[in-house]
Amino acid sequence: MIFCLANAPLSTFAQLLDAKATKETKNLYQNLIKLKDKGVMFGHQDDLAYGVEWKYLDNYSDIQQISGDYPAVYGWEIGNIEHDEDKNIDGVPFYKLKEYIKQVYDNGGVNTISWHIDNPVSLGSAWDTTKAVSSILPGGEQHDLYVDWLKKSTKFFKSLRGSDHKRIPILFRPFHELNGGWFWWGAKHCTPEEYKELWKFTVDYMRKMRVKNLIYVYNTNSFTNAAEFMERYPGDDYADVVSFDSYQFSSQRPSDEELKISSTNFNANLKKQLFILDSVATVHNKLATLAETGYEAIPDKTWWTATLWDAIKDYKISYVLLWRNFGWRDNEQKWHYYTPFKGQKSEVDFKKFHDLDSTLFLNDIKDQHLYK
Ligand code: BMA
Repeated sequence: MIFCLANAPLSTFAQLLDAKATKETKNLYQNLIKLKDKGVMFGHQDDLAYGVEWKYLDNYSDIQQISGDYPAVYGWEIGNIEHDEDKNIDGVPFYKLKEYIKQVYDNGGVNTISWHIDNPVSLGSAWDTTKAVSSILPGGEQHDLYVDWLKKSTKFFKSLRGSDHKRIPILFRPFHELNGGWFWWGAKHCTPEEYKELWKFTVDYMRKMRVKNLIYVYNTNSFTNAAEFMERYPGDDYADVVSFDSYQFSSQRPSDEELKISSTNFNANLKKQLFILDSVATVHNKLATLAETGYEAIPDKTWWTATLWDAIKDYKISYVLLWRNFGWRDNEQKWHYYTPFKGQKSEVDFKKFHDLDSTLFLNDIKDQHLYK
């Protein structure tokens, strides 16, 4: 039998969860689904805000400097919004975040937001693993505080407007890396039921508050099988995108042997996970992404084409986002950056990665009018 798309039942096409979402948000979701047949968008955390050797320079970007083009996707962090602080947990002023998010939207790029929200019980950081999830669920002691924090984030999301005065659609990735043990919402610190309840409460609250510009991204860290990936999945009615984060690790000055083993293993593991993600996304009719990845300080000069691209090229993921180019970390005595900049040893290979037909940067997507 010939399968005809035009006659397929409507449910064949993924629909954005939030029926009341703005037209631009619904359009973005549908356009992202179409775009994944063209290629994988390249994303970078904090791209326009700073790099290894600079901060807050207009229209500056490490990616633009080395490739002549800007990323298609931009990651931003809103940790500290819960305290009405002026700056996020990485020191970027919120007024600047808003400007960057607007610039990205105006230029036809895509914005995604993570939230390293403080621990609502200990008031320590996101990495303070004092038990907290059960306490912020409805009926819990810190529930009201959590609602207050959520309310502050809704104000922020609603305030994001483009030059066309429309609300800017955001891929929102709360309570990320959920199967890890390092955040207070991680698998070691709450049950699957508690996690799901927290997720559902949060999404329902956003809808109740009429935040209409969010696309919800479910996110794990590296995982070994589909059961682990899905253990805390809140259900098809509560996530638009399925994703995971996965990083390559080695010493920052690996021997040739260490580097080879590290890159070979990472590549193989990534393929295994992408295969599972792809199957899950197909079965559940969701968009799939590699929401965070990277190899700190990129000691492998052909990492972009031989390791990363080789792993993702066969999978229809929407985007791959590299983490931030912070610079030198005094406290840990090491470099913290994930994309090359002028002179970095993987710069030439990155350019090759950029030039591939199936990697999409801003110039490749801006004429796609993702919000129309
Ligand atoms: C981590 C590191 C931290 C940062 C956090 C949130 O991976 O980059 O320095 O505070 O992300 O952006």
